[in-house]
Amino acid sequence: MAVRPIITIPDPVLRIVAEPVTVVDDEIRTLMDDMLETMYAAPGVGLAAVQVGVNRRVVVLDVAREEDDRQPMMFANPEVTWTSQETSVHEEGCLSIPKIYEEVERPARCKVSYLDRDGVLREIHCDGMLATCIQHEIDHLNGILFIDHISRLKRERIVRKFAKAKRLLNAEAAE
Ligand code: K2U
Ligand code: ZN
Repeated sequence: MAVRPIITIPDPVLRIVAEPVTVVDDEIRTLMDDMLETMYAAPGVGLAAVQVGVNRRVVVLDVAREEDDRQPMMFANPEVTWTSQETSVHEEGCLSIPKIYEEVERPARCKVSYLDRDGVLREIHCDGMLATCIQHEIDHLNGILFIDHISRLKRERIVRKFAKAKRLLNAEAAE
């Protein structure tokens, strides 16, 4: 297993629509294992393949509380098949947008179909943090970031901040 670098904004890779997994083979299982190791090391509660630069519809997450045993979950080609009318608001962060936290409103419950680590088609019912996290991760597979769900003013301020930081970093590297 390996910890892989996590891509941060404004990298355009975070805006691609990821390619479906054709078969859950050993390469995909190694990717899932590396993504879990990367997520735990961050630390985070979820990670999408595009965040480590892999253009595949793969997501891992673990929403177990810190004091409880780990409960890793791995998804290939996850799709939301149903969402509740009821919504909930959670404070979200993102490993690709470090140190930014904003409240985001999403459907409170959802159903997700996916291929598991053995390529078996499954469907789960999600609520609470699992519903928030899986929707956040599936957004990543569609090039959508959690800041796309907040006000334009706040989003543009965040994007400008990261773009400026990248310009300064590039200028220092050029010296
Ligand atoms: O996609 C990511 O960058 C992983 C996020 C997942 C997340 C989804 C929904 C709500 C919060 C986070 C990271 O785990 S960010 C770290 C984090 C963990 C718990 C709560 C807030 C932020
Ligand atoms: Zn994220």
